[in-house]
Amino acid sequence: MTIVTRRALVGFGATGAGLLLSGCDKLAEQPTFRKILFSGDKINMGLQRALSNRNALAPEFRADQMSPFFRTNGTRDPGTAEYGEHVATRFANWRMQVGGLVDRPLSLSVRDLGAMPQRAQITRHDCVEGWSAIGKWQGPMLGNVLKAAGVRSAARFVVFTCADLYNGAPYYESIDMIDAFHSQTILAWAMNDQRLSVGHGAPVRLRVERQLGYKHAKYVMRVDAVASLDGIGRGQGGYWEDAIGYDWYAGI
Ligand SMILES: Nc1nc2c(c(=O)[nH]1)N[C@H]1C(S)=C(S)[C@@H](COP(=O)(O)O)O[C@H]1N2
Ligand SMILES: [Mo]
Repeated sequence: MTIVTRRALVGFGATGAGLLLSGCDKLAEQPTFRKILFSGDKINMGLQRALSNRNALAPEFRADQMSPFFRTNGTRDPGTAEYGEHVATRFANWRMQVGGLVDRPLSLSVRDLGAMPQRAQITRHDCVEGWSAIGKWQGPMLGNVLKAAGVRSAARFVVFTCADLYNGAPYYESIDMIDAFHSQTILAWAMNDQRLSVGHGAPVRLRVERQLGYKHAKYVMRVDAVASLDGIGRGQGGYWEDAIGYDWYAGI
């Protein structure tokens, strides 16, 4: 039995449960929910999990609801010579590695990703900085890629290594197996029916629709199944988690 802190109880008692029941689609914008998300209190992760169905789907939208403008954020171009070469050749020689705790490591081209069964979804991206945008994303389900690689049962997390440095440190992210096998978690190579642009993470980026924007790793070079996040980056599971203590679980 876990001990629930008074602060957490007060937050949920006041409005939290109501928000969840109302199915409010702007949870991350609600001050109370934000406090729960970013209090840095480990108990809150347990609370979120207890109160939300991790397999529930994020809302999907109609084509006419798509944002006419979808801003870019964080790295807008990795800017290395190597990445520039890939841009020049339209990523023809780019390969995404799938490794770690798998029986069959994979090396996948954009064409390979496009040849797998595809999922397309129109969803809303919510950035922790307070902006949102609705866009269409397409690619194979991460779960199918992991199955193709023969992911082992010892794997507890999936780590995404990106091609960019942000403020001089490698951008990376990680999610657990529940999110990795969530049906809306895809490795997107197309956005709004076009190949992903450099600004939005070409040639492939993660879409993990039940979580905030910073979890959606762009420029994914490697996907690794791991048993622990220890020793990766500074150990907190992602760039922003390491840098300024954003919560590793950024569920919305
Ligand atoms: N590799 C990488 N991925 C990243 C970032 C980044 O700086 N580098 N920024 C994150 C943040 S904070 C957000 S809100 C989204 C922005 O995605 P967009 O540029 O397609 O809008 O990407 C996320 N993924
Ligand atoms: Mo963000």
